[in-house]
Amino acid sequence: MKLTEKIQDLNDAGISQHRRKLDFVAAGLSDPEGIISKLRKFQVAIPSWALGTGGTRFGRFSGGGEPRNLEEKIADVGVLHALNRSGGSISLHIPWDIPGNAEEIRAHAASWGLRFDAVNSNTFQDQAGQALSYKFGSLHHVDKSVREQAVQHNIEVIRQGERLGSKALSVWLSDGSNFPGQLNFRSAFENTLESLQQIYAALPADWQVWVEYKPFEPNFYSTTIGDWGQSLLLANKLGPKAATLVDLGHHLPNTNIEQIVSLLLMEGKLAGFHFNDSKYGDDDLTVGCINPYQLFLIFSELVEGMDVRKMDHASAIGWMIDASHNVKDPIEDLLQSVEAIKIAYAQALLVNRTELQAAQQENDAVRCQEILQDAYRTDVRPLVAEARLREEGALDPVQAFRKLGIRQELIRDRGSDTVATGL
Ligand code: PSV
Ligand code: MN
Repeated sequence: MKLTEKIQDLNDAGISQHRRKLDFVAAGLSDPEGIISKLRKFQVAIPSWALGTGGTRFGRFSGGGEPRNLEEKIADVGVLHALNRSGGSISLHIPWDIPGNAEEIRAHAASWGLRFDAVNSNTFQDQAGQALSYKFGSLHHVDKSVREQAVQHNIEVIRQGERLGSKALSVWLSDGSNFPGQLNFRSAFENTLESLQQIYAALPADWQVWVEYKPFEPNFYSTTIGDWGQSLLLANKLGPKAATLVDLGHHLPNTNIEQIVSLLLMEGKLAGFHFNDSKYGDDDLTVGCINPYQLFLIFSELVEGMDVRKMDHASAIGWMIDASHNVKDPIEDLLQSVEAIKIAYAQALLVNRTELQAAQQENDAVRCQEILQDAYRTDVRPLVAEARLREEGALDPVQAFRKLGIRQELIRDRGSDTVATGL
């Protein structure tokens, strides 16, 4: 029996209870069908590096059955997408992923209903046989030949992405310094800009470059693209095909990320997201596991800002997960993350914008909070499930993954001590 048929069989058992929950929620909403149809379209890209169990610098504990190559990573995303119908693309990290025969890889992905999202370059590690080291950075390096090597790598990643049908290059640099005085900040920034300009010049007409920022780690004194201001400065200087990528974990504690999102949208410079959650730093935990209210507030700004600019929610910016850690089954974890994103999105769609605007005009802070929390406290899970069912996904993707014994099957096929590549 095919996976989709097995999923439908499982769904039959829970359908009547689901209908009761859906009817109850829908009765209290003005346009439940409008929300369901937006949820059906909404897709989140899955990073290839999240399919193996993550580790820390203290160790890594494989759960078994992990993908051993790109084909198997694609198959895992295919399984996830069959279950939740919302993970229809994969984002590659090169050279962790080496696409090989692009046509075959593309066809393999298409057989699972998948396409390729942004491609990510990697100049934060040295690769075997590499001529020059990135120990002291890449695009910002004091030595022009190191910068040139890093630029060439990025251009090669664009070429590989073109063959796969990607439309964006995502650049994250670990470039920075560990000690005061180690770096001339201005030269580092100018070198980065010059390098990015060369990469920008190599972009195909319909491509974008997404500039990701992060305040610390692996450098602990300064990072050359350390915050959204530095990223936006670069994106503005580069031109219309450059924009800022927001990774939720790349902020100092308590940063008001929703405000950043609102202003980047205002400037037409929000490239997209790397979703994850965190308590302390770049913890890369499951989306929504620590602070689901913040996620909702971010989505509330996204929906408001995108509607004002008449942007299509599903396609105008890049939605991607960037999480990976060490105790959960990676596929279950990703299913939870996608679910959390869709829940926050649905809640944000429920915010009564007209009333909120009126309350804001009257400086009625109490009413503003009531309006936001009324949406946040609505149980939208039946709407998310209904959207998934109408796309022939599973009523409960994590339960289906377990009941169908998918991990056990993967362990049988791939072995119990597999080490995913690129981690
Ligand atoms: C860096 O912490 C980062 O968020 C970048 O997006 C990298 O591409 C990714 O994580 C690699 O793990
Ligand atoms: Mn990231």
